[in-house]
Amino acid sequence: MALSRFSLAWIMVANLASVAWAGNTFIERDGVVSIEAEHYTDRTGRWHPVREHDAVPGGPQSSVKAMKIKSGAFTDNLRYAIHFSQTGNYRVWLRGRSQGKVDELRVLFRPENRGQSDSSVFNISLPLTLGWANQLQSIRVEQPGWYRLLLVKGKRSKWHWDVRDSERSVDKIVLLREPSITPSGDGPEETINAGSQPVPESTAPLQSIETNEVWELRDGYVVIEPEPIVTEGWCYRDQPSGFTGAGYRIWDPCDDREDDVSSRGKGEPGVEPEPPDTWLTIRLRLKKAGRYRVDLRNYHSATQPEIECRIGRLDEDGLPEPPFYRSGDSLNDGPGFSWLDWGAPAFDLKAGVNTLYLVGASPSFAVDRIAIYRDGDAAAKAKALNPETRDSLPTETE
Ligand SMILES: [Ca+2]
Ligand SMILES: [Ca+2]
Repeated sequence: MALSRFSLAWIMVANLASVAWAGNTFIERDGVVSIEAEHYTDRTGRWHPVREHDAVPGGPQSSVKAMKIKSGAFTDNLRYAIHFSQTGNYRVWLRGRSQGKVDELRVLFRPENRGQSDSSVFNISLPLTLGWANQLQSIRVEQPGWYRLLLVKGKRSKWHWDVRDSERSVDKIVLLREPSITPSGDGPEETINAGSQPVPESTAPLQSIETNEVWELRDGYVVIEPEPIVTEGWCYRDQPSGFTGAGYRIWDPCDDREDDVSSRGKGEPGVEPEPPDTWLTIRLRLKKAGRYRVDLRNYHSATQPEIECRIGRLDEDGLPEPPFYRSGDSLNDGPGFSWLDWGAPAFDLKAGVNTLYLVGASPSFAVDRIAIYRDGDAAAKAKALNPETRDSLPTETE
């Protein structure tokens, strides 16, 4: 049966819920559980992956990967499923960073087969520079088996003058059977469950925002309509006319995420973007590695003061690679639909599947069409930028 492009778009949206994220689970080995925070079993809410500075914020970037939360609800959590073979008390060590001494992370721990009310709960304050929290907190494992550990944002002291949320990031979680030593450096090697312990269904990882649709580059280019791409951060519009495809997407950051990320230069190398569920994510399959340019067809009104977005690539862990590039428009071409005129950023893409993402930078930034073409290939560029060229439909990976 031939599907129309609109019904295909609808199917892409409807099928998303069946795409599961293969979350990690962990084991206790010789009295040690060691977890990279970014390898969570599941997350809800606004925890998102970042690259964390080793030293002070603003210092040189490191390769440390961590999970961060800033604004967000108390129910936003990171969940880790852990199998213990040995009973006993385990000292809880968190490696991370917070913005102020009063910022806490709350830890909830319970057997997998028991209810929430059986959780042990305590708070840990993170240091101001990336390092191990030095508070003494322990959890008790009464029976061997599966347990769950949740990390949620603790509350700030109500005595503090600044009532805004501040940020907390966690690089690593280590549980050491008592008596234990203080971890040093990066801590022990991670103890991921590589299949030695069967995972109960209740720990099952949940759904990802990532789709399994992938666009193939053919003859040096691909043309993508972003309308069917699933994202929470970009709304669908079909007014005014002049778009290609079925409409266009508009980024609108007017929610409670009003923090100072943008004023600190969001999108500069080393500064994290918005949470991943607000990104427009595009997966591209290439037969041969090469340098490709990414051009965006944008909609803008005459009164829009700024027209700007960021484009980046994700690494194999789903983390944004630095730097991620700016793309914008000078409004020289007047209002309406046009290709952004600050130039098209170039990416060295590998053979196989690459993931790019778009995040808005100026309010109401709109994208109608995405054209990707081989750098220096005039024929591919002309074809990709011609609004008459038909867009490509994605295929599915594995
Ligand atoms: Ca980490
Ligand atoms: Ca469009």
